[in-house]
Amino acid sequence: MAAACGMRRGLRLLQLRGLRTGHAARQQEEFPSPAERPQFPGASAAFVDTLDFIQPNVLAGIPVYRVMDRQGQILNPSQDPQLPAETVLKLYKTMTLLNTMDRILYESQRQGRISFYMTNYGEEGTHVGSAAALDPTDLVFGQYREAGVLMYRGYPLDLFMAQCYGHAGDPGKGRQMPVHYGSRDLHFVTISSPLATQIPQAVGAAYAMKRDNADRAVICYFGEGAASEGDAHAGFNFAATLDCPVLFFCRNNGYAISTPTSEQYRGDGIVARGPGYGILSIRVDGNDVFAVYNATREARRRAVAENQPFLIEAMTYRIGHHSTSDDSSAYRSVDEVDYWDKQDHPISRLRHYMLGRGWWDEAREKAWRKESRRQVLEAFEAAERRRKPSPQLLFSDVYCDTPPGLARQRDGLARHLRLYGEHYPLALFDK
Ligand SMILES: Cc1ncc(C[n+]2csc(CCOP(=O)(O)OP(=O)(O)O)c2C)c(N)n1
Ligand SMILES: [Mg+2]
Repeated sequence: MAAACGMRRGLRLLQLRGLRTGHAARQQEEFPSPAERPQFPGASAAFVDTLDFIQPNVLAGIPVYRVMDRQGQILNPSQDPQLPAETVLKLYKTMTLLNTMDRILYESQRQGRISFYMTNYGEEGTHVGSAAALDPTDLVFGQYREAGVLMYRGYPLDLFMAQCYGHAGDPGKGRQMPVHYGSRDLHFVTISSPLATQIPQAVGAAYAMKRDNADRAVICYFGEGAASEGDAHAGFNFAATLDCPVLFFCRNNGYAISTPTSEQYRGDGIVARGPGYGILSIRVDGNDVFAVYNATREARRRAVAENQPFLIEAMTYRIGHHSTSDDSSAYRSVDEVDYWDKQDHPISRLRHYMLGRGWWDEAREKAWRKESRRQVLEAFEAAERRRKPSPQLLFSDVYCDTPPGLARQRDGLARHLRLYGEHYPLALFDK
């Protein structure tokens, strides 16, 4: 709009110049006023005559929106989302069930039963707070540490286990590393390992939804480390310029494997980048499930109503190691981890809130701990008994017509197993 006005004005000046011949008249039109505003097509604020560089941290840091304090007390009643008891219980039960599943699958990896695992310890509030604020058909692009979003949508423990064990009941047929879940029914796009590739993909999906008038939004989760990838820039800029209904949800958990945020970026976190792209942005306390809920809900409402992207930076802490391939004691102190585990945990904060309302008590906590553990162990034991998918499935589903090279490999493997099958644990695999 500003650019169009500037262009019209420029055209008018040229026409006037052609009409008038006197030098004084021409000068008056070329330099209308010292208070003239810049007409550059790419930016239009005021001119200044002082040489000042913009300070990256003009404010004392972009503030962190929260609803509850660490004791689960609502700070400002106008911000209480007033969720009914059953919704709050679902938030709590999902967070704690995820925590229990994490413990059992982490141990299972340590015992050599599965190849790899990533826990979600400390970030449970970012998962369920955002999941609860979305419509169930909104499309989710995750990074890998968002299992709680899928769990909140009702993904059963048996399928979590099936994926991590890669057994014959895994919808992905055991071809992916553990924690690379996906569910078409629950609108959760399958996780892929290369960082940040989901960001431009999410924007493309949101653009398609806008063109379809689908009344849906896309949410794209990523870590503060992934935000350093070029794909993050491409995604943010496309989303802003194409007015896409996408929520960029950054889980800023302090680390990208061993790289702390102090080495990851120099600006004020990820949220500070939003205004640079022209994206409405907010920083929230990711350990406050209600703050995450409120911010996501409002961003989701506006993203769909107004077709525009939003950026939410949820501040939290990765309490676990990066993955089972990492030992974080090499780069951070036990005291640091202890602080977040004991003093500022999203689960205990919500529990305090529920206790304060009389919706929870010691007896119910004890009973739920027992019950949730029983559920996880039952799914775990059932998964242990399942066979692995048939080795022949290695070669299907990528090509519509199997190319000759791949067919040769498939037949070669079958021949090899016919001849030397006794040297392999084939009894553990489907035929
Ligand atoms: C393109 C690419 N580079 C490097 C990696 C290896 N890698 C896997 S996870 C990770 C750290 C990501 O950190 P962050 O985005 O903060 O997520 P977090 O693990 O903290 O949840 C790295 C470097 C990768 N998977 N893909
Ligand atoms: Mg991180």
